Amino acid sequence: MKKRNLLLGILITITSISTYAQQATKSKTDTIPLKYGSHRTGNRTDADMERWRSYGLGQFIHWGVYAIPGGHWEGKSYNGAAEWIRSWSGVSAPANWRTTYDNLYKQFNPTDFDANKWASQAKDMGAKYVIFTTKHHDGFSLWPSKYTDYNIANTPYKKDIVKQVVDAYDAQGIDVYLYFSIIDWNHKGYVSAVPKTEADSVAYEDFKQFTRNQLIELLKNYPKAKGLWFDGTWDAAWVKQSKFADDLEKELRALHPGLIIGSRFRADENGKRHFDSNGKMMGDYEQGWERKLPTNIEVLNGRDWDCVMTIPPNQWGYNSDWKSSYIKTANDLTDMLLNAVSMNGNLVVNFGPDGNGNIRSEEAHTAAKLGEWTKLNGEAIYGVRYSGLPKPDYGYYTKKDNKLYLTILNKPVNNVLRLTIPNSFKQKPTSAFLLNGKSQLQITTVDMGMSGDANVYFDIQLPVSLNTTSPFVVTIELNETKTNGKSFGDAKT
Ligand code: FHN
Repeated sequence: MKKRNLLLGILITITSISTYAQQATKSKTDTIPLKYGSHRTGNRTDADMERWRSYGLGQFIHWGVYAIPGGHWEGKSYNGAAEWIRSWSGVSAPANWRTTYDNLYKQFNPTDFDANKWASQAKDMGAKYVIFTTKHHDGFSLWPSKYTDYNIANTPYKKDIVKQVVDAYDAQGIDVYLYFSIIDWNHKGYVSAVPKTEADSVAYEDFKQFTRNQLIELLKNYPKAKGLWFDGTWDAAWVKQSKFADDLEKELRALHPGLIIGSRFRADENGKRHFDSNGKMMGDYEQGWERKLPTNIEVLNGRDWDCVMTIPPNQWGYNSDWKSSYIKTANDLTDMLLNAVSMNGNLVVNFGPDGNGNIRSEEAHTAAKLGEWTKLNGEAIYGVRYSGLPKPDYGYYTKKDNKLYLTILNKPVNNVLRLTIPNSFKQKPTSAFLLNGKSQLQITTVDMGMSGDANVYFDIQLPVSLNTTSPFVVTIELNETKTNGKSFGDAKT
């Protein structure tokens, strides 16, 4: 009997040791070994990234040869985003369209282009950074690249546009990020599918070196740029280049300390983009929020991110016909801006100047309206963070130190803002002001008398005379206080 128990004990011990060993091995094997995945854990904490985090609002500019047709040619309309017009094909396309497009650069002469005017307009709008298309998918380089003839130097305009943009925006204190498309429809070696023949592979290797050369050239020519904004990186051919892209990213970072690159540049060896096979973000911030916003802060998992947004539904380059689309208003964009900053993101609003270098009147109007708003209310959007509070129905919270900003897009009919503050939130509202007018607002604690309630309530009285059609901000000072809005003991049930 004793012998049997001993054997049983040994068996149990062996089983539990092996279960533990299995668990240990499992957690080791849970992490997939990667050479070209993410090289960092957590967010960057250096000064350049801190600055990026404080931007709040940015401007995107899509400009290139596609601005000449502006989505239309010979009375025909391209049914896609105007900057993609080169890929127009089929019966709806004008005859010999590709050839026509590939020769359009010979007409590119934007004599109205004034980088200082754009930059001062962006400054007035309240943009803290700009992302500028140095080269879109068509391959046309807006700088005099040594590596292709398809560049600005060979147009009637001749002058380096990237340099003018970088200098003008930098002079206004707006940080510049260079948009660069890996897709390049003009380069002979470029293919989207993985090359199958030896000749295609050789040509693609040439394309990769060309890409590397152009990127190094951009960073050397324009050292004031703060980062690179990559696009067109979804092709199967590029997704296969995990080692090349990883080496190149390291090379670019070494060349330009502090360089900021989003999660859209490269894939890991298993073809995973943005997030590697272990779910770690590849890049300094999440770059997948194009024309969409996260539904809540939890989905972001603490990552840095920005959202790039068009004013019409999906047109980035100049499209001469905006009549048939909904055009976002400045209030729509303010809503999106607050939505983004309230969850630690930046909002980047896109502009598509025309073929002469003019920013269209609708965009100029939107920029001016946004500017009126950011001038008065900038405190609520720059350098602020997620408040830690549930989103209020009135609008959005942002927070900086002991100041809570409530940007109101839905004003209550009774002019009373009721703040619902969880008991677990250490700080409580102690005073409130209208940010624009700086006038103090009455704030009172509210005893709802609800047993077991997890929240406390505060009412802020808005002036009845406040009659506005724009979002406005209430600044709320927070202090650590024992005030919990409850004055009676809870019943024992
Ligand atoms: O195809 C492009 C598009 O034209 C535009 O440049 C946007 C901007 O984020 N990015 C691509 C689509 O993801």
